[in-house]
Amino acid sequence: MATVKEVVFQPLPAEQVLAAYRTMLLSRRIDDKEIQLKQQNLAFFQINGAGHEAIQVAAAQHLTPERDWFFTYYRDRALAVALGMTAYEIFLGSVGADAGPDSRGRQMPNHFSQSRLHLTPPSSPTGTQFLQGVGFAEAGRYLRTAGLSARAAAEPDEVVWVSSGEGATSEGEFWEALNTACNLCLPVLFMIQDNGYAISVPVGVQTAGGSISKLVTGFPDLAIYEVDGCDYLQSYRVLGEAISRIRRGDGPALVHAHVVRPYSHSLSDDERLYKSPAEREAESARDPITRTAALVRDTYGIDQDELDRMERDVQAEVNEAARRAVEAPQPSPSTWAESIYSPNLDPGSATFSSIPQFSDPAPKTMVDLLNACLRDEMGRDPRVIIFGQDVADSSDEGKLAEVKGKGGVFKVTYGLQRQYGSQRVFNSPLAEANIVGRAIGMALRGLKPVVEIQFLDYIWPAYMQIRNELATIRWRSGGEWACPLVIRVPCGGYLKGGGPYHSQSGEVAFTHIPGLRVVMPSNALDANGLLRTAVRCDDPVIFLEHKHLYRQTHNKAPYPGPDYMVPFGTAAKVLEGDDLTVITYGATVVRSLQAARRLGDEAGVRAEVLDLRSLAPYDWEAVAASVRRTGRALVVHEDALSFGYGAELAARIADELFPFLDAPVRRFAGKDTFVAYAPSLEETTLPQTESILAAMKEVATF
Ligand SMILES: Cc1ncc(C[n+]2csc(CCOP(=O)(O)OP(=O)(O)O)c2C)c(N)n1
Repeated sequence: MATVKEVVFQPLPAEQVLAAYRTMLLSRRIDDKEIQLKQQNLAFFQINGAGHEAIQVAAAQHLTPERDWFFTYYRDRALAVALGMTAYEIFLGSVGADAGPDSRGRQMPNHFSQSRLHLTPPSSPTGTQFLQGVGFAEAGRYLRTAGLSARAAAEPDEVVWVSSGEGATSEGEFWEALNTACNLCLPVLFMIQDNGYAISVPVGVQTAGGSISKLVTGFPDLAIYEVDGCDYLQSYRVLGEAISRIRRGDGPALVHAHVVRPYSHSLSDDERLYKSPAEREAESARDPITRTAALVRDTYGIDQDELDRMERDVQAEVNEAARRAVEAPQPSPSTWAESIYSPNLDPGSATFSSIPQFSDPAPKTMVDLLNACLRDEMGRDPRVIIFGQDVADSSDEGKLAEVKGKGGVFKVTYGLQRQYGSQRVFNSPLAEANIVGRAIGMALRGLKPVVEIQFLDYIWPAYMQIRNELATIRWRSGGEWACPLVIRVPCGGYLKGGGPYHSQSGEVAFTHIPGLRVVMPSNALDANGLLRTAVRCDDPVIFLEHKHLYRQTHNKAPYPGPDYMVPFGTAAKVLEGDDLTVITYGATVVRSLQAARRLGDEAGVRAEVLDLRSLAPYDWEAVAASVRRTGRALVVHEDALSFGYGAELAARIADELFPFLDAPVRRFAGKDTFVAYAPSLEETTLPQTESILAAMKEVATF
């Protein structure tokens, strides 16, 4: 543990201490005013930063918004004020005003975000910010060494601040972030503000031994500081050491600041229910506002009259700011759909439509053409970065001369590290949230991560990052920030022996989330063109790769050239027919096609088969045009029937195309169970040509 030398402290200039005190006071009075606004029903939620002001203001005096970057949490009010956020801007957030710089009325107050001040857009889940901060720092290093410019400039001695309370350190992502920050020696300041409680749960319940700074001592190259965060002078001194160490490039630091929470957790909480009067009194005695007031009076000789004047001045500033903010217009209801997706680049537009240029007629597998696309895109754009589990050829570059290289468990990324270097293609720890969380940080900075989650079955630890972070960033920042990246996910069954944990489909877990694009190709050519669109798209894309389709002969295609793209939301008509529309995607396309051909041969019924290719957005026009003509619709998919993708399509067809229907809309899908290991069970669980054919006959003959 790094120790802070006990030297007699040289007092800081009076103006600096006084300025710090004023900022702390301003932050506290903003809290008090916001509480009043909430009580008047002019604000709709209130969470305070009280008790955390000294450590934050002291830290801010060593940091600059033009150079450093901030991944904050909801108690970082004093930090935001110290960095330059005005009381008016904060109150705009309190009242949910359209002009609010944080989110244009989309997020609760205290989600301090402003690109001008390098305040990245925070969310509400505790602990998700850690990995994003780490990815952001990592991206800065890459941008600098590669000599690239991106949205967020990277200074050589920058610091990336990531903060939370002590409770949030119980989240696994905190540990994942420390692991990577230390492993890569990144310039990250982990600022843990320990007020002893996570709502009502005391630190002893959260943290083995009750001290987070003791618990993390095994991390290599992590400088650890423990400080009384209510003591401004001590905080200033310790933060000075921690930050200059990071700026020197010596690696991450963790500051464990003991603070207080003199108000309840939020206005929805009453701490008297779980804190004793004595405890509350002791906290009150440590309040950094009164302690810093005493400091400026007693050590710096500022008289009470001057402090009273400052108090009146701060209060007037706060009152005026709140008055103006309350009058600011609310967002227009018509803006509800703004900033869910990129307003500038529509991946369904003609920009993403091109004709394949076949120069070599040799047919290639889906794996080959996915690999070719990644190779092309990495060559086209140095911002494209690939990482995930086992995706590198070898984590030990020295071995590349001797070994063939891994390049992914399915070989999709094979040879890319060899061609583009270990800075751009590298292995991650075995931690899915780590992959997506870091990728988010990188994408916020302007890189284009194309990450791999090895099997869809194991994406779930990353689901918080996908659902609550990735998908929402553009929307919840009012369009100020975006996070375009690609998550490639091998998925699906039919492999014989995949069992419940190597067979999952799960597309609706993503199509149900606004803000994401979800794609699932059924053949090699589409895979190439759709992946290129995904990489060049301005939105986050979940790219589902069916493992069983990776090396089939029926879906091979020649390499279509380095600019081949398939726009999202365009279905492919894989078989024409007038009697029945079959809508499908992924591995059930080929099975539906085989069934449709037999349907024609056996029953003389001509089914039209549509391959959706992209599931969000999907090609409603193609579906509607076909069903209007055939009057009959069957949706076929591999994933379980109930609440599945087919339910949405069937409902919409029934709703909007009812007058054209000659039969009820049917769905045929995987059974409502898990995919078993035994082939007999797997086979009956998943749609097969025979069972799809039976379903087609039922709809055709209704
Ligand atoms: C993942 C997640 N779980 C639960 C919550 C609800 N919640 C909000 S704040 C909080 C306590 C956080 O405590 P701590 O990290 O110590 O920070 P403090 O509020 O004390 O500053 C909880 C449980 C949440 N926001 N996110």
